[in-house]
Amino acid sequence: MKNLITRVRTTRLGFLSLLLILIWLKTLFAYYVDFRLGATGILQQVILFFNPLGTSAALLSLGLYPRRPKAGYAVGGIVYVLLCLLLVINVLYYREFSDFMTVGTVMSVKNVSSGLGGSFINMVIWRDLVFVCDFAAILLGFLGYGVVNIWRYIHHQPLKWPHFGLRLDTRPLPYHVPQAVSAVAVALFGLNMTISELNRPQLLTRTFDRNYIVKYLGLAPFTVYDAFQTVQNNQVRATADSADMDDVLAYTKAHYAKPSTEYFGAAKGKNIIIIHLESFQQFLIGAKIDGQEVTPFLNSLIKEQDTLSFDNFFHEVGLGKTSDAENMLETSTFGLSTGSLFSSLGTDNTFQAAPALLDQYAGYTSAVFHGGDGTFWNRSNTYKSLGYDYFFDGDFYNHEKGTTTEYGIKDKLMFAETSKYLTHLQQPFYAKIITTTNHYPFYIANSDTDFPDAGTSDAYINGYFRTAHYLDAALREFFTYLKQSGLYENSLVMMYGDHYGISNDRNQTLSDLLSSSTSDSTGDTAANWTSFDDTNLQRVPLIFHMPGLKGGINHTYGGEIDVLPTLLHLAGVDTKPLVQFGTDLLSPQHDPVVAFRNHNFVTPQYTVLGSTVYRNRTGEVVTPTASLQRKLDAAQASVDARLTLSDTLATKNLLRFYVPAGFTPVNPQKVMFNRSLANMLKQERTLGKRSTSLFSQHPNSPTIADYQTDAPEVQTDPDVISAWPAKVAGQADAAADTAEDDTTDQ
Ligand code: GP9
Ligand code: MN
Repeated sequence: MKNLITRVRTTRLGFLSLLLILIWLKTLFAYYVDFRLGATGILQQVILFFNPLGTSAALLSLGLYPRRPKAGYAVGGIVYVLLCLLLVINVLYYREFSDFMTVGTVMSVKNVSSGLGGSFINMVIWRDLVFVCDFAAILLGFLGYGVVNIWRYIHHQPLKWPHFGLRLDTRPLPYHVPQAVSAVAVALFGLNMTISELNRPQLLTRTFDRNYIVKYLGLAPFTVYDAFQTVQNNQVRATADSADMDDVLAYTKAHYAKPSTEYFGAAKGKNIIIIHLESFQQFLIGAKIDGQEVTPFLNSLIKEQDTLSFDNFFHEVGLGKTSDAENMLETSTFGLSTGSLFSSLGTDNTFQAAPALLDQYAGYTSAVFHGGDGTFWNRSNTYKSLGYDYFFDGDFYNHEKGTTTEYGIKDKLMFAETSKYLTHLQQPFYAKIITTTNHYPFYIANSDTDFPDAGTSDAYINGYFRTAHYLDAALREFFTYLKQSGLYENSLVMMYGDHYGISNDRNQTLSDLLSSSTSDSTGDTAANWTSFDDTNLQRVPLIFHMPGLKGGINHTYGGEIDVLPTLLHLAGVDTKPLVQFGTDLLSPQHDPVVAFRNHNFVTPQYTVLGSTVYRNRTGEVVTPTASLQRKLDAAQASVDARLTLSDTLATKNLLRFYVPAGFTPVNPQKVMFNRSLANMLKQERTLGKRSTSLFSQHPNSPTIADYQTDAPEVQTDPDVISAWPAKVAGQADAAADTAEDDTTDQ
């Protein structure tokens, strides 16, 4: 031991190792005490524990290279200080934003002044001393020596410099040592990368969440990766010129489909409630397991006369999955060919999205609800850019033991708690509710549903029908509440499936079940399964329900890109001046060519996958005649054009050059989502008699206490849904203090 301490004190390698251990310990402290990285399972814990090691060692090993010893110590010291600085800045930033700081944030002056400036220093608390205790000790040492030296100076004694027991190692290092240390460090990082990729495939290509990258790879690699992305984004943006926008406008203007006279404005002034059905495929509708309907509620809803549903509606997502679906829904522009647009461009791109459009053209308030981490898919930043007024993320939901599944609060509880917020929103509102229970790995406890196991050889497929059934039941409860509360009469509810839940490699296992238990397509079985069958299964539900809406099952071909123009036209907002790549599904001019992100496409008659053409009716491969080939070539050209132009629009951030008539660009800095409840209640109070929230207009209407749910958690403890979650209760209390009857609504 003594020997070891001596080596640390007296050798360069020893000194750098000491720095490595210090930064490792400090980082682990931040990981476990400050950040909420959500490491689950032993493997993730191990990755988290070791991930600071590889990169820190690689960087500190730079101190071994200089030939001059002093320079070596200095390089090591500087690297150490920078790593500590990065850590401390992120700890403080995280405390305020629950997210890691990006290079983009640092570079954006507005962000710096609103987020990092004044309030930054206020974020410091006592335990942060841990991060600077070594520096503080050195400082104290210097002060001590200073005092001693003053005394020595007065007494004419020679002055002494502090050395803290360290001795400069003046011996040159053997030539192979720096290389060997760096190689081991890089190998360690490589191992870390490989295990992470196995545990979470496509970690970097998809960029789900900054928390994930830090959890798996560490803070320094995250920052380097982020800087690299920022530079790349900026380079592409710098090449933009107005001619690019002209090309986009030429396409979208020519492609515009005017609204149908029958439906235009049918939902004018109504609340719009969007329900994002996680991983929900169309084949679930009408499917039965052991004779039991998987989605009895939706099956009956679809039959109602004021329900308009589409059965040839496809998801069009890429790697950004949920976030791609949301992006198309909100903007009618495509996700990116790789990665997630929300993650890579959501923070600082210019958007003309549903919340802002409905606000500015039709006076809507907007809110989005998601019972999981607000940072997932970079939502907490992107929603600001989209113009949302409020974002109620997982912090606004009660997290009792057992109330969540992997991605968020269980749907039944989620809808119940969401209702509590809906009653205080100014009407008309645009509210998007994102469900999460029906998500891979599709697990739901027997106490939550008694739906039978489908009995296939694949546990995920079996689970899928159960979680979907649970979601359907949650929808029924929510609709009951809407009717009870009175919101129903005044609202258009739109539901859509965001993307597949069962991936193509599982479809053959699913196929036998489908041919016997669903109304799905061609009835193909595993034996003659083709890519055409996979494509058929990319249908997802799209359902509109509103008292008085002209309903029916509509067979029009369309995709997620078409939702926004359809919705805006229903709300009475013409989309002519807007840049949108989809067309109104209800318009006689609707373009029924459905473009997938990989440039494959489906028309009402044919499915074109690469160079193979299938006839939709029979599923057979056809050799096109010359005239059919010409038509398909034209469709392919149109698909290629819209995807490429949409990519250019996004990557070059072209919407900053185009402002539609009557529209004011969104200022993302104006909202603070972590104060959503306080701000919403404050607005309700400030408006007083002019407030249009359900609570203001009908203070005695049913409350959350009347919400009917068979969720087992609520049976044991009604507070699980009725109490404001601990984290935000203060926001409600502050409002209640100043408003007379605010307390009666809980
Ligand atoms: C998590 C949820 C899942 O927030 O939206 O996203 P997905 O994995 O479906 O893209
Ligand atoms: Mn999803």
